Amino acid sequence: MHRHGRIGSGTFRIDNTAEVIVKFKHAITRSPGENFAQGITTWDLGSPDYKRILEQHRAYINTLKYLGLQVLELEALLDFPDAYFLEDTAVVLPEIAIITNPGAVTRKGEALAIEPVLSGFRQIVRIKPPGTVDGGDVLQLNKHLFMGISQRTNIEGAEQIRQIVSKFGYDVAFINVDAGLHLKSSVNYLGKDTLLVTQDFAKLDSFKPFDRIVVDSSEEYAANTLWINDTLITPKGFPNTKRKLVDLGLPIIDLDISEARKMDGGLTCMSLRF
Ligand code: CIR
Repeated sequence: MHRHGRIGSGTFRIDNTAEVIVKFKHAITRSPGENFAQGITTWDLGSPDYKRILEQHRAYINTLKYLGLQVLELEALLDFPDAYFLEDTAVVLPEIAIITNPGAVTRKGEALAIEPVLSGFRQIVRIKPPGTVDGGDVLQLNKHLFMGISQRTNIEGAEQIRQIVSKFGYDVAFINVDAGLHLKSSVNYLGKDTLLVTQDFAKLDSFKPFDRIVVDSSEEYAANTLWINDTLITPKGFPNTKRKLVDLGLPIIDLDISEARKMDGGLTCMSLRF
């Protein structure tokens, strides 16, 4: 199946995206530190519990391993209480790893810490100030990137990403993130040319070429569902979303990630996958 659509100023074509996407082989995770509750959050969902997040993080790692990924587990970085949200520190593509410049001042050092790890897997390039990028704003579908312009990712950073990846034949569309922390707080790829998306983002022209599963307004958090090689990992406690996902015919695993949610994080945030 071929689909054609317009994104931003350019046209693109998706050729059976789910089938051409390279399967993930690796994941990198970082353990939450005992001071993880000192990270940034906009939620008020009660006090985060260290023992529980360690259990939930372990279940997350075990799930990635169960799905066949080789998981490199890094130690907590106590100077950076948000550092287990590793997704924000880099954009790892088959051709290159882009070390981000995270938008939050307290998170900048996390990117420096991931660079030596990723240099074992990929050639490295860095986002340079004044550009800022959080990996949570980068949604990859094969050779296409959606870049969220958010509180954390600015136009300069997104333009740097565009320049870097255009050499490898990617096209890039910018999406204003008017709600939620990052783009992937509201839209994620599920395989089969399908996006899981909140009601507001579902209306954007950029996403209209895709099949869209729209989460209920009471379940927006579940839009952060993670596609791993044709299995969906979805946060526990969002029954309407789970029911909608079943129609895709993919295996679904639900995980309790209540403690990461208290810190504004979700399933995609807690690993780098490539
Ligand atoms: C932050 O505010 O930066 C962290 N507490 C949460 C980051 C979540 N990351 C993500 O969605 N990619």
